[in-house]
Amino acid sequence: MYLSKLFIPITKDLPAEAKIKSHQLMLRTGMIKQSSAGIYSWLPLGFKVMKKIEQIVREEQNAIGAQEMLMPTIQSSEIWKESGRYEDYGEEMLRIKDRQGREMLYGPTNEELITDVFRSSVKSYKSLPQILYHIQWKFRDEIRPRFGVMRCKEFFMKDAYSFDLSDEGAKKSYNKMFYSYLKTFRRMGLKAIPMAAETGPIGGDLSHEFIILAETGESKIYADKDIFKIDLNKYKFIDSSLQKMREDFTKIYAVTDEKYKEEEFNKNVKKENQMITKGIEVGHIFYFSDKYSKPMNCLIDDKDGKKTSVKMGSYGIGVSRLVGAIIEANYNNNVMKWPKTISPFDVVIMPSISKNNKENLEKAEKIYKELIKQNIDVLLDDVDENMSNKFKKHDLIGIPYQIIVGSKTVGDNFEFKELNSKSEILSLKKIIKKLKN
Ligand code: P5A
Repeated sequence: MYLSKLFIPITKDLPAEAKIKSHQLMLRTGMIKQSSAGIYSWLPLGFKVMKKIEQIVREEQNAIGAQEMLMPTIQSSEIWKESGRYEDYGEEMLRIKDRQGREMLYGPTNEELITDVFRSSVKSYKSLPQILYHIQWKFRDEIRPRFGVMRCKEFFMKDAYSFDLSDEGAKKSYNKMFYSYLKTFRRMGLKAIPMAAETGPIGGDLSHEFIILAETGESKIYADKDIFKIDLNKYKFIDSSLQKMREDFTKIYAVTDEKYKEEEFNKNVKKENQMITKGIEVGHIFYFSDKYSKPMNCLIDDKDGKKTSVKMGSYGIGVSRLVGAIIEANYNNNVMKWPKTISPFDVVIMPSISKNNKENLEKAEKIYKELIKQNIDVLLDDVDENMSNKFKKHDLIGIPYQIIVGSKTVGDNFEFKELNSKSEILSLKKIIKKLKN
């Protein structure tokens, strides 16, 4: 893609309403545009990043055997009346009526809808266990939407739902998802800490939030630093190993302020290991057994032909929130650097251009063609402006690698720079090799 052709409305002014870095940066680099309070359009750059996050989430869900489907955003109030949550959910639910006066709502979550799908088709224990998920917009009429995409009204969520015959089986599904979440966030360059959490309006008695460290986070956290020492690679994808993994994580102290007790913290965590900081919740998993299946009559024949309520859990990842959260976790000294797996482009070529000298641009175009051939997602900054402005702009956009075509270019050797590090002069062959690694 040529930068001059890309719809990326960069603004110089610091948007007054944006209080945290990710919100400021996303507005300044034209990733999003506010449409009304807590509701955003995703412009090409922001959308590209979100799609990369979505794809990693999808691959890791598929890897544990979860199956993708798609449920609608608009739901009927009937099923919510059956579960008893229609009144309980309160003002956060956007309630609407269709032209026949039927009560509908814009889904804030999908426990009821998936239970309705499931009860109409699955009748026997032989079809269990199952995990279904979709990646779909949600609407919650947040009283104070803020921090850009981090707490908004309309947001993109991956929500998965597990169905098992017994509580024991359901805990195995929970462990699989726990493992999948740690892997998912690791692929995005994030260190997520699983923390025992309150279950709120979703319900149940077992729940973990996945929190990444960031000063601007909304959750205050108390944890033992040893939690970062656990090596996920040592666990296998078998039930016993996954159970051990969850025990290893959960025996290390890590809670948000909802569950924090000073005495417990001091008793369980050595002074030098105590970490009190803030974090952003990027995922949340719940086990609530038959909280929905029982009132909604989602029954299964067990081995003896006896009817029993299916045991369920639900598992959410804030896909759109992650875009902001990743910026918060990676922003440093006025420079933004995307993790390679998420970056909107793999590399940017920056030729030094002037009115009388188009030679560098021509060289840059040659490199561009070669990189495209090699399947590298490349941006060519063909805009006619001085190099110092170009560097400032790309420090903002945060593409992790730059190829600079200017005075240091000799023949087939170019200046290659990883953001935040010194540049080196490398042949195009070596540059391609580095980018492919
Ligand atoms: C789990 C999946 C649920 O809704 N039902 C289906 C369960 N959980 S949750 O914790 O309420 O939300 C899951 C994740 O969605 C993100 N999130 C938000 N992102 C942006 N703006 C919001 N207002 C918002 N609310 C929730 C979070 O990442 C959360 O972990």
